[in-house]
Amino acid sequence: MRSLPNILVTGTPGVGKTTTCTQLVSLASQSSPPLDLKHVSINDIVKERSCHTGYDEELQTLIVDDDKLMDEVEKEIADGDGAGGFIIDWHSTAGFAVRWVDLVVVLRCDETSVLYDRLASRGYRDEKVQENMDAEIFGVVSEEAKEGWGEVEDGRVVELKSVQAEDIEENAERILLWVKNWVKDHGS
Ligand code: DAT
Repeated sequence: MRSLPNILVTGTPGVGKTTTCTQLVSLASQSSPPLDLKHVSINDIVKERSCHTGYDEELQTLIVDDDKLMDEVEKEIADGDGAGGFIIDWHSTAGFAVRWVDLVVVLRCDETSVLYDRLASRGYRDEKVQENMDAEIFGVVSEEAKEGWGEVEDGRVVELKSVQAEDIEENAERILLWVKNWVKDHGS
């Protein structure tokens, strides 16, 4: 039984997942009582534990070995006797078991010029920038999340706007409030 919820923070590359997760973990550590949330960067797991089968030059990305990755994710979140508190940072919900995650937060950036600048400044090729922009416009990650979690229980998938700098702080505060309510409801 988890004493803290696991949260999957997802969205198109560049929407602000890593920045939001970092802010959330920091806010949680300063709250009273402090909450020990742990940021799990799936990007780091892919690289450090070789959960890939090579590099796609065209898409400028590692080709992820989904089975191996999900085995590693399962091991990671079972850590600490499954006490929870993992804030999982990944651009997809595919492969995640619904039972691993208590809340899915989909960050959205509907101002295309803002997202364009963030992606271009990473040195992505035009095709890669365009592919990610299209994914964001069509809400691909959001649809995928709702297919997985939306039917399970109301409120398991939330979309938060991540366009301006203030949104980062506001979103981190909202997620932290949700964590605190979860802890209250789950009686620990
Ligand atoms: P992701 O982890 O989703 O790929 P990130 O957290 O690395 O995204 O953010 C990419 C860049 O965009 C980074 O320089 C921070 C900036 N950024 C992200 N969300 C933002 C927001 N809401 N306001 C201002 N800048 C933001």
